[in-house]
Amino acid sequence: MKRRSLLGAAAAATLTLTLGLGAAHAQDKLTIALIPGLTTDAFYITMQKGAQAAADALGVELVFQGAPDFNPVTQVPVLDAVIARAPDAILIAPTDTTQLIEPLRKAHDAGIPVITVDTFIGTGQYQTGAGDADFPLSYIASDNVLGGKIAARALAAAIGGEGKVYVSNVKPGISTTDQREAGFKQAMAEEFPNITVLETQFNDNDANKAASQLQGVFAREPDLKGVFGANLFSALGAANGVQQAGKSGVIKVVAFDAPTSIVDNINTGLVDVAIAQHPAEIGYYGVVSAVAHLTGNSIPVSIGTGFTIIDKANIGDPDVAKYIYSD
Ligand code: T6T
Repeated sequence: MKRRSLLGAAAAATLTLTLGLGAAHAQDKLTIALIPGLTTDAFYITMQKGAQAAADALGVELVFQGAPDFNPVTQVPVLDAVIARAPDAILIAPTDTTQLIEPLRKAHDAGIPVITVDTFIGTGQYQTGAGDADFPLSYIASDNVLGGKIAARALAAAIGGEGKVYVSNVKPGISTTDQREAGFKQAMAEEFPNITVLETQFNDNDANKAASQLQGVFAREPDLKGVFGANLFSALGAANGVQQAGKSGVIKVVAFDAPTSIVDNINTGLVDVAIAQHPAEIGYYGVVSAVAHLTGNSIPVSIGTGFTIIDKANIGDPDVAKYIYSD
């Protein structure tokens, strides 16, 4: 591991000024590991691209290593393997707010700086000196409570402000999707008194399960008006369920995330609104923050990235369509 002393960092900064960052790191290239929630998700693939763009620009090596599903049981061994390789910094989307605390503390105790991207551990309040999970240096992500509120307002508009809806979600304990559900329910309670939010359906990030749950809820509640899919697989599955029930355009769907399939789904009217996150920005700022820290600079304890709200009216605009995720 190329751990840098303060003197080393200062020398690197001077060299950077004299020679440019690429040349300065030619003999001592920093390695940054990015551990996604899972490897086969367009959201994290897009994040990787943003991270790689920053790594190329700054002359550092990016290692992308993750598990095939969104689960602490499979993510922790990947994290242990990454720690054993002793990278200069770890960027990680922890798959559980509590179960990743102790595994990540091992990295921290080994002197490897930790930045969380997309999801957080503990409360997400870092560097406070309080609690047992404040050791990460920074949290870089969307504002997921706000995203849930945006979803509520979009779904309320789509169903005309009244009727029954529910949230299709992954599982409790994931910071992002928990916050989206909380924001959604808060906005519904405060702003839309004529909308009833039914019990949340948890699908374990399995789109097939989300589709059959939609059909189950519809069988119990034939006047179901809408569903909020709180992440890519929840939304994809809920939309498929609506289609399989023959209710496309009748049961309204608001989707979090924007995989390439969202284009068709919006154009056919199966999905009303998609809330695209900006995962490439999350990856880019993750790498920039890690390098800034490793070269002796202070970094923000949190960085918020934005959303692009996509619907039928704007999906043809290239400035909007560029936020569709990469496969
Ligand atoms: O919605 C994203 C991500 O923000 C969330 O933490 C987990 O699910 C996704 O990766 C989409 O599948």
